[in-house]
Amino acid sequence: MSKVALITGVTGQDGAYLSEYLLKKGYIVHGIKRRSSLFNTDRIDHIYQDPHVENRNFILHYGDLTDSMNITRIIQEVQPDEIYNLAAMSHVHVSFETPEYVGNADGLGTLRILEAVRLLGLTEKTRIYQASTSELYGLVQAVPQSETTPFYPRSPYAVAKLYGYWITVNYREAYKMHASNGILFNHESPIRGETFVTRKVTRAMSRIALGMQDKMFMGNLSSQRDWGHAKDYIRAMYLILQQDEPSDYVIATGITTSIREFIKLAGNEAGLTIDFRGEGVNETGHVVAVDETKFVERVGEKYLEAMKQRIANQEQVVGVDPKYFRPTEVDLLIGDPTKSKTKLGWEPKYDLKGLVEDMMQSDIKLFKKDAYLKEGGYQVMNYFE
Ligand code: NDP
Ligand code: GDR
Repeated sequence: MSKVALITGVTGQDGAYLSEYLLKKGYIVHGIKRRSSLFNTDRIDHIYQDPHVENRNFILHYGDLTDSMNITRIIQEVQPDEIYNLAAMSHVHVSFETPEYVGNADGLGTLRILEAVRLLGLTEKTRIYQASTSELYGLVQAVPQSETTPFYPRSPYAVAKLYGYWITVNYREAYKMHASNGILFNHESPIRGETFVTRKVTRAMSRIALGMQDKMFMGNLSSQRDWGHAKDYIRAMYLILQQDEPSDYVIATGITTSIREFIKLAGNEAGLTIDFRGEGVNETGHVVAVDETKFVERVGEKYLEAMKQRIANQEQVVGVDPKYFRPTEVDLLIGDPTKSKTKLGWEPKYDLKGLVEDMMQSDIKLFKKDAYLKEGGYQVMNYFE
């Protein structure tokens, strides 16, 4: 008998990778997606199955974490062995704009799932994974951050996720449910949302290399993050639910890097050396050199002369715009993954270089398509702020 998984947030970065992973393991995967006025299934279109096909093993349901009855009905219909609660309004900066909604979806949404499982009498059958986050650590109390480091959330998103974390622990203790938190540090990929910092950088850097964009505007260049690859992190989610006992685990690489350094690494993947000058809001980034062989191989010969010209003109490619600053910032995250490595046997396959390489290769390819369209006389939307 195949195991049945229910994934909330199936259309997101992690939902897409996890669906693919569980399908390969022979699971029947159900996903909850939101109704939107445009298609929002880009990340899962390659595994989509026509509803007219018999014996489907990938099934989508319309739903929303703010709708208790909807969530309860889906769980009743699906009778899942495992629930992965990945749905959330996951953008920290945006959470300052929509704090009540985030409390409802990210915080109470978790309760709705746990309570539905309890009311439906599924506490012994259904195991629950809660997508907790390194944002819980917020204002630095100690580094590296482990399962025992105190929390100090610094955004409406993190406060909502703190509720999600503790209500998961509470249901585990009160009702003996197999409910666990994965405290995942930042994880990225070629399908990362476009407004998170890594993807914003790899997209912009690709477009700059292809001569399609002059410059990118960034927020706090000094904050530091422990970045891993989403493909590695979804394996940890699966492992957490395969343990005999529920528990909470930090998933991280143990290495931290600043935004400034990430920009340099992204430039390097296109053969560009980026140098930063000035400080604070006046800090600027410039391409100061090009590795011609690498640039030609990764970006293309026809874009080289224009890039050399930009270097000669000392043109600015990175600027700071305070509108990207957050009212309260999380300055430094470094995770201690000792527990997940020893208890789950989890090991990441990607390092930061491999991650940046994967993202840059993908974005250069994506924007080359736009460059060709533009050269062919078609209008290409400039969907950058
Ligand atoms: P994404 O933002 O890529 O995906 C979020 C998913 O949640 C999307 O499918 C989105 O739907 C869905 N969603 C949003 N609001 C609702 C709602 N009210 N009801 C139902 N679905 C909703 O996030 P990631 O894949 O990166 O992250 C997955 C989870 O892990 C999130 O909970 C996030 O907070 C958490 N997390 C992420 C980390 C990371 O570095 N990526 C680190 C730690 C935790 P739609 O596509 O329609 O917008
Ligand atoms: P984060 O990710 O807030 O850590 O949350 P994000 O990539 O948005 O920001 C990381 C750091 O980069 C700084 N920064 C910028 N951020 C964005 N988005 N855009 C910019 O232009 C910019 N310039 C600098 C930020 O200030 C911040 O310090 C992510 C999300 O996936 C959460 O859902 C998840 O819980 C945590 O990671 C772990």
